[in-house]
Amino acid sequence: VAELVLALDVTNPDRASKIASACAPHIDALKIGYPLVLAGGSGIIESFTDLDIPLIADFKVADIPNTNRLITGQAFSLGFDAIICQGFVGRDAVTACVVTAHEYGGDCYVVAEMSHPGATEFFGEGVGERIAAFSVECGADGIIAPATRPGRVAALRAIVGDKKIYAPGVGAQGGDPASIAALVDGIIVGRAIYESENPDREAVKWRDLCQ
Ligand code: 3DU
Repeated sequence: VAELVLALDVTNPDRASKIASACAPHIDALKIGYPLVLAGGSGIIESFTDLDIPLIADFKVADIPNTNRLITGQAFSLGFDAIICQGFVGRDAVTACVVTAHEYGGDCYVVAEMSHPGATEFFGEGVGERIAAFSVECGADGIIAPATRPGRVAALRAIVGDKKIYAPGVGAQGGDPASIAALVDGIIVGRAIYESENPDREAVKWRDLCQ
């Protein structure tokens, strides 16, 4: 059974709050990134902490080690439980996020490969495999891999073993949950849920697709 993670890329804070509350009973974690934090201010994170589900900071942190450490520390101070960083910045920069996340008792997930069409411009020729391998070595809790390319997720699974894999790219980006659910620990769903008329009913539907 894969977890269901809701990507709350909603730029109206009131709407975001209503959707999160309605969906909370049906999801395993809430992923919040730049769209909502820039719209509502960083203080908005505190308002989601009483939902009692893990809050994942999708800041795709991609800087030098010291800046990565500072960003990660600030994210956990805001109330996040996990953070997503980019892997292409290299082992030292990823390690800074992992170590800082663990200091706060949180998790760090590393983007090994992305789901959009343009991702193939750079994420080829073993790059994803190399990122996945050093993510395991530096103690990351898991990776982010593209639900739009199940074959790539399977290849990365062979490298990360029982570390977690979360996969975005189903629904709006065209990925099929049936071909990915068994390969991953969780699927990440944004627009297919939050743009629907009934986000909570849609969340139930997606949760069932994760079974
Ligand atoms: O396409 P959706 O609306 O279901 O949203 C997918 C979310 O996952 C969104 O927040 C996006 O920023 C994130 N994501 C990817 O879609 C692809 C990646 O490779 C990494 C993160």
